[in-house]
Amino acid sequence: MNFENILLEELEPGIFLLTINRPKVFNALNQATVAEIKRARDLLDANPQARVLLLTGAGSKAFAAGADIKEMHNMSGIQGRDFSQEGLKVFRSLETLPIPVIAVVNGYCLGGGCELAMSCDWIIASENAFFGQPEVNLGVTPGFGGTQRLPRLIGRGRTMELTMTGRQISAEEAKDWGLVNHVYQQGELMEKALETARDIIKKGPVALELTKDTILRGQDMDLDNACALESKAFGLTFSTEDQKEGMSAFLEKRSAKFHGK
Ligand code: DAK
Repeated sequence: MNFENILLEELEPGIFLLTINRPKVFNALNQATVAEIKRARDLLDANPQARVLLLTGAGSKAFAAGADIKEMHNMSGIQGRDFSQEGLKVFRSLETLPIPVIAVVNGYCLGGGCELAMSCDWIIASENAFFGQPEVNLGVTPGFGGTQRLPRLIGRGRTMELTMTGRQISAEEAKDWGLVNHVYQQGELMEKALETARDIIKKGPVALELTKDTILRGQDMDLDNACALESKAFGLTFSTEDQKEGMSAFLEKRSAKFHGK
């Protein structure tokens, strides 16, 4: 796996870690990094052994302090639009990766960095993390989904406040607002992420994939159609060996061994 701006490693069987690796610029997202995230995502999608992805930033300062301002500052309107479109496509493809993806936020998580974290299934953070959409300070709008994913997570008023003031909020405040699920001390963040990943890989892969897909597709549907989708997914799981194994294991008072089929 040959990357210049990210690292992709298998920490334990089935558990992968993608690290944005530009610590000198607080892991700012340039076009090359966004392209490598897409390449890594596609590699994992094609790897049936991949069960969970953790996404973090190198160093102790930042998850990602946004899109790369140095690279962006001379862009034309067309280049800006293309960069935004590419980022939106890549982040959406990450969001729809059919395995759980957890953002492990270890510092500044701003602008495009916050938008990247929001494209993951959920966010855990260290105490020193800060979240924000400070694009207005630079005279631009959020460009990688911030105006759309943020209100779905924290509501309209809080999104308006963050995007219009550019204010940064602490990890604790982000947790209070529903953006972050858990806050840990910095030294224990990755171990906590790993504990969660180890727990997830014991679950049925097909059930995980269908649960994620149903939540993502259903959240923008009306309730009747969304529930119909859920019922189809539920029915589909009864055609799998995993369902027989999961329910037999419960009845036989033993741990289930799932094979993802
Ligand atoms: N881009 C490039 N370099 C960055 C950076 C960024 N976003 N953030 C930090 N750096 C670099 C700094 O320039 C500095 O590099 P050197 O000067 O040492 O070479 C190094 O990282 C350390 O930063 P500081 O010296 O500033 O460190 P401090 O601890 O003092 O401050 C900070 C940390 C994170 C508070 C500060 O660096 C900061 O405010 N950074 C910018 C945060 C920000 O504004 N983020 C949002 C970026 S805009 C779109 C597509 C996408 C987007 C918008 C539109 N379209 C194409 C339409 C998304 C936009 C954004 O994400």
